[in-house]
Amino acid sequence: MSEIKQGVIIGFLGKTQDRFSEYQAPVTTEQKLEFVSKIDGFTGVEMVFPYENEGPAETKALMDKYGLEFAAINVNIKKETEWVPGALSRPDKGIRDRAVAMIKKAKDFAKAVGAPHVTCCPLSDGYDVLFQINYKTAWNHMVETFAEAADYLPEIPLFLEPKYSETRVHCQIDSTAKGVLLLKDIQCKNTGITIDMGHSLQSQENPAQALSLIYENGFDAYIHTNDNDTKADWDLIGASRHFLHYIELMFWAQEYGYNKYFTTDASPRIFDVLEFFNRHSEITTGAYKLAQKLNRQQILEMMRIEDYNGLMQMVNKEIYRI
Ligand SMILES: [Mn+2]
Repeated sequence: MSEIKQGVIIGFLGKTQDRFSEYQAPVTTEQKLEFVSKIDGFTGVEMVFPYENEGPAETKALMDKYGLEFAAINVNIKKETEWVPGALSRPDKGIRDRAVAMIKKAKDFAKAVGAPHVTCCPLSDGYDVLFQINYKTAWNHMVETFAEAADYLPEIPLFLEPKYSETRVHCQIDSTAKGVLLLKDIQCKNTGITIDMGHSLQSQENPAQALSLIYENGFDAYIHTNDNDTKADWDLIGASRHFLHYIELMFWAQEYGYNKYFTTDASPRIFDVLEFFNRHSEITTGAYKLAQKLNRQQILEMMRIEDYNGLMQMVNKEIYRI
């Protein structure tokens, strides 16, 4: 049985802010990487491009110094002023082209540092009010721009991360299914969906079922771990509100032979940073191991013969242990 690999989006290891407050102190990228190496069981790094890195050579040297591996490069196409109202779906071709160019640069960077793939969450594409955007051109621009970025440097696959809300009130790619629909439309095999546990919950999905949908449609998947109250993307510590969902996601990830990093997309905010990630690591590793111990064959057989009572009993006894 394979062991879980865990990592973290290192932006959460420094100063973060929301509309009301700032949290923690600013730190350098080197300090963030040193910090990752101190978290129990973490070896993976998801780095935001282009804001958290020097050149590829310096970045690689720092990764080696702290014994870390890349889980992914996360390309940010929402921070620049012109992309705050959207990037890939906008009517202005210049704005779209510069966003595509940024994704291509992120792929070049990923290749140079040995990262396995690039992930992109087009958070600013969408709308805040009705009668704001042209749905027809917005969708077609999303398809065209993402296709162009996906086709570039095919050895570095491009992953799309759906999210229902924020920074736009209603994001373009607002569910796993819509992400899959976009990937089907662009017909490029070197693509995948980044399934963020909290985003999936906010879209009123069941993350395990959403993961299965990605694989059954022939695409690759990459997992971000966290939790929330389903109303907003709070980036809480994993399984703090959806324990059974967490176990079920692990069960199906194992069923599909998932062997990428489980990357933590959680924000410590008021909690002690190191202990926050240690607790996240603990519950995520624990959930993974618990899912490995379940009697997989028996569970699948109970599903086949529709033994719902047997399955509920399994959940009570083997998962909740009551
Ligand atoms: Mn995420």
